[in-house]
Amino acid sequence: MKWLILMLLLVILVLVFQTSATSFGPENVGSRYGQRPKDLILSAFYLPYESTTILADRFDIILPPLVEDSETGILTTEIYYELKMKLVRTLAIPQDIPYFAFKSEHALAVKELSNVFLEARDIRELFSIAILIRDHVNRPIYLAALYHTFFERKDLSPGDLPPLETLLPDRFVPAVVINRAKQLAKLAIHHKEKKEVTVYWHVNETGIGPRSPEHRVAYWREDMHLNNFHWHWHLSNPYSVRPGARDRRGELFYYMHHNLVARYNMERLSVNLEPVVPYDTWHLPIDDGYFPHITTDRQDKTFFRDVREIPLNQSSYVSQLEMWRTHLYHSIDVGFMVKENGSHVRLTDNPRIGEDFGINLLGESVEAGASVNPALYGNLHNLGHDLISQSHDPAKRHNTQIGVMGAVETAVRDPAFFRWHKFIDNLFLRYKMTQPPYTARQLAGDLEVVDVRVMEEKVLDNYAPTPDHLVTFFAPSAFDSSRGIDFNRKPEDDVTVLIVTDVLDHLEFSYKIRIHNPTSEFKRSKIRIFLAPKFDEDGERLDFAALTHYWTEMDVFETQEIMPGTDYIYRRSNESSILSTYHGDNNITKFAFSGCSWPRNLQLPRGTPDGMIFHLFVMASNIDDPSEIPDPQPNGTSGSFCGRPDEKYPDKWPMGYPLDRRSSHQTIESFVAEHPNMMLKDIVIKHVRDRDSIGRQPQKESSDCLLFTC
Ligand code: CUO
Repeated sequence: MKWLILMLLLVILVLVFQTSATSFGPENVGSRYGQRPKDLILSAFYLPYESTTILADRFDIILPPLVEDSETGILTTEIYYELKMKLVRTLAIPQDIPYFAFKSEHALAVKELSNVFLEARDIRELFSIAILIRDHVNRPIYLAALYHTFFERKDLSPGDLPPLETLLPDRFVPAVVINRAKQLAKLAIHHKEKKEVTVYWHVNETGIGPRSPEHRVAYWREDMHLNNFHWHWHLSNPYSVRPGARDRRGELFYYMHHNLVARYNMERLSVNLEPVVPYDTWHLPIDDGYFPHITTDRQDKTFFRDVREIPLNQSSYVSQLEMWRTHLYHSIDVGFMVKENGSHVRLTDNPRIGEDFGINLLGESVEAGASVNPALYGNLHNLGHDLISQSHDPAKRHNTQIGVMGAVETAVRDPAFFRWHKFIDNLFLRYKMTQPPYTARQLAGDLEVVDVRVMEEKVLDNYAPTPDHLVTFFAPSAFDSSRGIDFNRKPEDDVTVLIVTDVLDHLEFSYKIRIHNPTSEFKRSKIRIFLAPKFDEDGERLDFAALTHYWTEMDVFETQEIMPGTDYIYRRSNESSILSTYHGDNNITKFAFSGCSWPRNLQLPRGTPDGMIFHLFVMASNIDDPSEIPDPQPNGTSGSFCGRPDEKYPDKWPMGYPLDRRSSHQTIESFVAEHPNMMLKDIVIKHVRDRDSIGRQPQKESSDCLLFTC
């Protein structure tokens, strides 16, 4: 009998052990309610309604015991010692400050935290670690680390990343809009009558005063998707990334930001503004202070002054910046950089096997990431962001927060961003101009471009598109802020809060390219399409050299086999190499832009009501490797602007080829005329007020209010 009781006890013990093991093992986190790992990890991004303990209970996460916070008296979970030791830098950063991406302590904290996320054995374990630590670390740093993890882990995909404005709405819309949203949500929750609340806002409500001419391009600088893209880019290509993880990362830094500035200048031309003036005389104030009305502070007197930190050895000095610039200019002019051991490394964009692209070495040293010599070339780009963002309180007397230039998700809003980046871009162009023009052989291609036609898709009944004429307009764009702002909802309160604003947009279009294949074989080709304005701010034709500042990539792609004789290539605008291939199957955000992608709505420059004329450049070049099957964006991100994690950049030429160097030609027309594999076409971009105005006569803009929305 005794034995029987003992056996029975043993069986019960084994059963209890098995039950607890299946319920609480990390492999079962979240499985009680059937959450798939992919859905589970998305909940780690959002502001919860519930406390960490309730969430942990729901998802079967074992938390360490609660301890009382010595200052606040609030009961909170203690992070276990081993994890704490791995997060020393991260935990040292205060929780209530913005993430300052250009400051090395913050970049290293993101790296440290993402390393912990990357070590997790699977997504369920990653989720339980994220829930455990999210109340203890700076929220933007926590989000930045999670974003970076999606780019790095093979079991996650950047296409599933939620757009940042849904997570941190206060970084994208003014505080007054957030307050309005809170009031409306409160009413809806109280009266239980509405399921959806909508709050409209306008670019006039943020940024720079409407009397400043810079206000005319606020719609572009403050576009949510553009700022989101800039955040994604820096998170997918951080300067602290492990060595070798991003092919030609320094060159990508040059190329993406070059396109950003070039496109900004096209927008400026379309509203009668001159191209942006580089900020390179550092003792002069920048004219336009920027008051964002979002939750970073104002910076009204903006010019470079030393930033004094305590301790002083972490201060930033303008003289450092001047010295690094001199060293970089000198290296560009003599054609080599000096490594830490004193040896020289050649600066060339015609590298031999084993050599790096000169523009890549420069990009890494300017930003600065994997610099060939950090002591000599310093940290020019990052420190510039730092000095501008702290210029309103450089001696830290008023304990104010940094300006928007200090954070990657907000920097593009500030006109000073483009002044700084035009200076950086000019430094790169100084290098590009040292490179010999491409030879006839380097520019040749087997196939000939006979004709190009650009056509809008016929999506409107009452509108017949005209060949080579495209139209832009403003259209509402909404995002769900319900999970990024604490609306004081309980889980049973089913209210969604949408924030809506107008963004520049266009109709989808396609290219039809007529090709002549003079050979007797089927051939594949690489098509390169670039866009630039035809005239400058004074209405003068831009010559070959001036256009170098403007060319922007529209698409680069490999074709299928082209038959001998005449053949046609069709390509839709939404297949472009600068866009992500993801179209948003994300249930939570219902968003059609994810990963790292140029914003779809800004694929075309605005143009003017009467029609602005642009050059469309098309080249059929030979493909890099005929044995490779074309696979433009295997991981879904923009191959051209964002590269491919752990893979080769999808092109062997310098980025911007063949329009990134000087030429013996004075004009683009004579350059193209010499090469049958190239073609130049005028296209006209017309801007109308909204989608309903397409096909109607444009309204006249008054001279001092060139933007319809002002
Ligand atoms: Cu993206 Cu300066 O690099 O902002």
